[in-house]
Amino acid sequence: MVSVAEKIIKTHTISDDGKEIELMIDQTLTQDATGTMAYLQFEALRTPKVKTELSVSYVDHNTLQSGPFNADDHEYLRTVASKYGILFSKAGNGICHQVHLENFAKPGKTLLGSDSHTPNAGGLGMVAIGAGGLDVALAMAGQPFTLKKQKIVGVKLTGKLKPWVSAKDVILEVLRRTGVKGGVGKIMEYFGEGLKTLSVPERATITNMGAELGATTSVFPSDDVTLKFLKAHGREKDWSELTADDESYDEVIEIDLAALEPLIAKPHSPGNVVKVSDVEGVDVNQVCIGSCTNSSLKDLKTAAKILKGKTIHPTVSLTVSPGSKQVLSMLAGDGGLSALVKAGARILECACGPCIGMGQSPPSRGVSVRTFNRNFEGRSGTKDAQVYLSSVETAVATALNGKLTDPRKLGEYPAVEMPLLFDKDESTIIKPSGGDIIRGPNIKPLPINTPLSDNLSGEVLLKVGDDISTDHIMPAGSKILPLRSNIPEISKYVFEVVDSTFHDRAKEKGGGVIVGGANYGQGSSREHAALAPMYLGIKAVFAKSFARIHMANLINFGILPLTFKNPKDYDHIKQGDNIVIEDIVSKIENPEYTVKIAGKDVSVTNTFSKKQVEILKAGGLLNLHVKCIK
Ligand code: MIC
Ligand code: SF4
Repeated sequence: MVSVAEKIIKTHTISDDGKEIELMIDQTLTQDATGTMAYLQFEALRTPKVKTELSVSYVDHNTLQSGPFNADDHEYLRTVASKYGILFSKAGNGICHQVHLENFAKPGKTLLGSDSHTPNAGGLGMVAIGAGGLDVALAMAGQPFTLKKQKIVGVKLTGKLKPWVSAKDVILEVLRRTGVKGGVGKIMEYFGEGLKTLSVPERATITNMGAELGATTSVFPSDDVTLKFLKAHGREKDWSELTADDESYDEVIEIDLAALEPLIAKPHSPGNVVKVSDVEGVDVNQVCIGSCTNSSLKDLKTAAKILKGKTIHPTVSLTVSPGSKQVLSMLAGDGGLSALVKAGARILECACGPCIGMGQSPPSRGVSVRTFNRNFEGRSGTKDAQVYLSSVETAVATALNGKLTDPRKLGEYPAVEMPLLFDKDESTIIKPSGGDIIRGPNIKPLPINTPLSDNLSGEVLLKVGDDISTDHIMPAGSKILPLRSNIPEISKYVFEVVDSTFHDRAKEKGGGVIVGGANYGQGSSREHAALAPMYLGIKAVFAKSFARIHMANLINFGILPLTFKNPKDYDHIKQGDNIVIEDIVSKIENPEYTVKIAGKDVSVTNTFSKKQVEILKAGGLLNLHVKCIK
């Protein structure tokens, strides 16, 4: 079997030991909330210019400039990009994944991005992977990205979506069937005759939210639909055909598009999926349309078409965040924008906005229906808000009725015509031209870990349950995000939504360890969820299992991720227990060993590669590389 993913991986593999491959990276992307750290790390590597074919730095998360912090970061990002040969996408251009799809994604290429929704570009036939900023910094310096051998899951699409059912419902269906851990260690590859009915932005909605399955990436072939999209964006020359040779995948999931109906993820997990018709009638305070999952021109034209000549429900607040400047200006050009405004929508900036809690928090105990991809507790900025995730169609029907509504009740589905040619305007994507780096007072130096010491001991500072997300570990939102370049300050908020005493206790005890359940660290790629705990002296995290990117980030910053051999041991551990790990430096080379927790022996397993062992011993990846370079 040679799948699309395998074809791309094969042409980019520089070493393969049967377990892990080293992959050359053609393109990188960063966004502002992870970018400042990534570029500070890149600077530490002392490479004069990026070595990739293309690297782009986007500003889309921290665009609320309340005080100088975010603006300071933007200046640093602009000038560091100019110095090192990186394109700089200014605030206002739009969400990194949408802008990248429109302008730079290329079939057959590899992309590494310091954002977990980087697989968005898989909708255009790329192997696009989310990673921590340090991995992206190393890729910019020309280093390969190490990837465990993946299973390739084929998702066979047959039939055609019915009116009012959309691409979002396809990925919600995959989530309904497999859950938020269903994609761990896997690449999801879409195939089958149903593909031709889905445009590139629709495909990108599906690959984008593959991140919520825990999948390493998701990919569509590059076919006539891809060519049509690239032509419409004046990029026909970037097209090449890329299809699977046959259909023998490691696993196959079959989805009949015609059998799908509108779906919705209930609070507080993207995997909590039910039919919209099962939850109809719930009163709703807020509806938000946008995010990298659903902010394409097609999405917003659909919303505008449905809302044209109508007014949203009096008790609902509707926000619309266009995915890019191109989307917003074209929507303005065809009258869609005025239909939205007249219907009562609040038009926000082309940015992540409410998706990352940058404003628009719902009221206390409020219900918010969002076309986004994550609804973890507290992410919206209101701890007790109930956030649902749906398609644009369901969101609009709900905004009109003030209650969760199955969009099929709206009658005839409006036909949405897509332009054959999109407006092209790259004037606000700034080309590098050298110059000095500007570092505002918010840019604090990178904290560096110490090498692994042979005897580790400490207290269990916190015990948490399953599916703890990086939004729990290192919350975002308008108050905390501006501190992304200042680890001492941001570390004050570690685990704030779980236990507000965590920071002070960690400081008082001089660090310790954390105990987690299954899928620890799911969600975003933010390395601050490892860096800030490292700064607070966290030496190890014990868990039943870890999410891929977070585990890599823990290792990159020298925190030991230890997996219980017997998940039942988790039950016996209490907060405050004492942990002793003797001779750890030699032990981490073993696949299994025991540690003492509250005086009892507990077995843990390691799946660390040789390289990861080296990184952990050095106290982190940067220590290793900076040492090599010196
Ligand atoms: C997210 O959706 O959680 C984010 C914000 O885009 C993160 C990155 C970050 O925390 O900066 C992600 O998905 O990786
Ligand atoms: Fe931005 Fe939300 Fe997409 Fe993350 S998921 S990149 S915060 S729009």
